[in-house]
Amino acid sequence: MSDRVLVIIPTYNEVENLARVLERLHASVPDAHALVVDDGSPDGTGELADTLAAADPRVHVLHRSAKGGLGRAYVAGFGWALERGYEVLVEMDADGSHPPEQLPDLLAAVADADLVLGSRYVDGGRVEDWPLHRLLLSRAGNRYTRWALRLPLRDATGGFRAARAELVERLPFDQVASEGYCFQVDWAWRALRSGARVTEVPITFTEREFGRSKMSGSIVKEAWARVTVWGVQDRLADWLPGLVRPPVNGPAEDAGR
Ligand SMILES: Nc1nc2c(ncn2[C@@H]2O[C@H](COP(=O)(O)OP(=O)(O)O)[C@@H](O)[C@H]2O)c(=O)[nH]1
Ligand SMILES: [Mg+2]
Repeated sequence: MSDRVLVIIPTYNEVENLARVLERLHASVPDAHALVVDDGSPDGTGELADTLAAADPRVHVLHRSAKGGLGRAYVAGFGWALERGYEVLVEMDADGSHPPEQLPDLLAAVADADLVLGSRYVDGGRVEDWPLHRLLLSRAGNRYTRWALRLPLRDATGGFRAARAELVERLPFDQVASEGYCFQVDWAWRALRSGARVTEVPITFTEREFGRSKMSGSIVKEAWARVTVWGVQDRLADWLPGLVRPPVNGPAEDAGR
């Protein structure tokens, strides 16, 4: 692996999971650096991250004062990574749902792509141990997103991704207000419209063993509401000159439309 890789791991109350996921990451991709972005977890995740970082120069920590949502944590992590010249930026959950053992597949694919999505819903992808209501919500959310935004993606809500730094630098993350799953849809959509090469590779997603999900009704509502507004905006923009879609800052704005 020649690219300098930073794996950004957002955490909120992941004290039982963090050490194990970092261990698995480094067993799988020893050269990768990790950035834990902790939002002041009351369970001591931030302190544990500091201890792990003191013992391993590949581990870094960014502390944020309060729970601000996944989207904001990633935007802060992206900024940190770009300032330090990392070439490939990875998104990965702390709870073990995104298997670090499959990160080499994402890294291999990002050699010929700008953004690689770890996908549960392409051939070879799987979901293990998820309660039925979560699986149905995720599948329905992805189908709706695919239809509403005319996205050629099977898993636009997933959060196990690798991107080239040039793409992350180019996209206007300062204008991305989305927080939960919507954040993932938001920037995959912008990436595609900017002309970026986006591919999906199969992953096996496994439900967390320890701790609790931070998924909430408001995160789901945010995603449905924003995707619906963008879908309407997107269709109107085909017909009404002057009506704009969320910006992409790319050379090929609205490529393929
Ligand atoms: N920094 C930060 N991390 C978060 C926040 N919300 C969730 N996370 C992390 O994002 C990842 C995914 O969250 P999780 O609760 O597992 O969502 P689920 O997999 O959809 O049930 C985990 O690593 C969480 O600790 C947040 O507000 N701030
Ligand atoms: Mg999870």
